[in-house]
Amino acid sequence: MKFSIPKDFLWGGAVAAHQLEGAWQEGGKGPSIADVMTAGANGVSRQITKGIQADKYYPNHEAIDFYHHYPEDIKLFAEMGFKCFRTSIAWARIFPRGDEAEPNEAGLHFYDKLFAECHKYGIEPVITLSHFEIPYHLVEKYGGWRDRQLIDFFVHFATVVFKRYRHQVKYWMTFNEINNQTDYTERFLMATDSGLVLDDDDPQREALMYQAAHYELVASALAVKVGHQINPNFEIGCMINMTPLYPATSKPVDIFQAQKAMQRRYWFADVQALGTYPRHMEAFLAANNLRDDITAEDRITLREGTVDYIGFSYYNSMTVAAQKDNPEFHFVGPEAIQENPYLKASDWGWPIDPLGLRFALNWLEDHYHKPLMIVENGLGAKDEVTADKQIHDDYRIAYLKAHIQAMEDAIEKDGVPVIGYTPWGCIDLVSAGTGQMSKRYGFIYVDRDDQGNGTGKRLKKDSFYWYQKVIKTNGQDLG
Ligand code: P53
Repeated sequence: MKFSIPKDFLWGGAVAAHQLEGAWQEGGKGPSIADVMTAGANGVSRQITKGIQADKYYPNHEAIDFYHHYPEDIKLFAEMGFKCFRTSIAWARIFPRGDEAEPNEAGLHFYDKLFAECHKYGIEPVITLSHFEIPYHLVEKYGGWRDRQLIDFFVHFATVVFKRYRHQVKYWMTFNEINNQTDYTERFLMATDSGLVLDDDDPQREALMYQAAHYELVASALAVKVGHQINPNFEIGCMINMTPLYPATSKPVDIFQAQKAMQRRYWFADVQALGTYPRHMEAFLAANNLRDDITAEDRITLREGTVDYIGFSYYNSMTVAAQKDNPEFHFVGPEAIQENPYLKASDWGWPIDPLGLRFALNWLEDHYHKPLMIVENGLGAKDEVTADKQIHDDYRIAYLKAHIQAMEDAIEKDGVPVIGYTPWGCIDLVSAGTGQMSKRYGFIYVDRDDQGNGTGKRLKKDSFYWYQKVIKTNGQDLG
């Protein structure tokens, strides 16, 4: 056996429709949950408004106007040597309200053109079905994923796009970062994952999260089954946010706390990859009366719809400590999180931990024995454009280089099977968490600011040329 980066390794970049397409009402598109989110700032949350309000600014409405710029942008990805491009299909372009019987042809046509443009350069599309962009009508009328009917709407959407693009798209993922909602105290995470728009003090938050998550898992499994019927060559993955949770000290109660926190955060992947709820979750849900509507038929579906690979995002690790030496654990909320004194953080306070990526890869291999794809990784940072229109983003290069090195160590020294690497926000786009443009991740700079001003012009950063060389040498020259 050879433990090295495979020749056909999927180097590329990742984005999501709502964060770059803009054109929020064009081609018959309906509003999504992202279209009712205002711009926040560093440390200031985005508001989720009731419908669209005239006096508010919604950064996703125009985003970077990829809807009109995609030929130029994909050409730049091709110039970097991308083998793949991860984006999502905006559900509300295909089903503007989410519950229609017939899809919107103009929306489907946009993705025909987009995927054709990718294939022109030999770029393989990697497609997320639901990336924080549930049609807003489904939020208003059904209360999001708390309603079992959402399973049918989603599977119908999945079936339509699987059929339409069965020869254009091979790699799929069902729900982006399905496990973010584990922290159900965060309004934003509940809304983006599940279309659950709730007051902070709603006593139902926890119960609704577990119910919504269950329906999503059933919908994900059904989509996997249907997808394989439509094209047996499809590779359909799950997508989890992988944030390893370290114990703050070597105190046994802290170690145990970290283990429980990992269980409570990653059981979604157990269901999607192994086909059953892990026993610790069965015990937890039963003890807390959270097992509302899980039928015997659902359990069969979960078993039959396991994923082909595990897609995951990795940005950072987190550190947890037991409270008052109490080993009992309820959820991964902010009060358990400690600062890690051994790590520096980004300007947005995200710890920087390249070895954590190697830890994550080993952990996922230990648990699931499936191919892994790193579908997000990157550094959100402010960039400066010099007078001669250069962007010297050496901090971004340093971050990516260290993480790619950690990935290569996992492949070569630990034998972990990794099939692809798509750094997040390969072109600057609207931040999901803050709605800012100034939290930039790209190899390509986009001239647009946090208020929506700017020419929209694209510029190549230093990291553009660096990543081009990384891909060209299949990860051998990290510069
Ligand atoms: P931004 C929270 C925690 C980890 C990843 O995030 C997250 C979030 C939501 O903000 O999101 C993922 O833009 C997500 C992308 C997002 C990216 O990470 O807040 O899949 O949509 O843009 C980076 O800096």
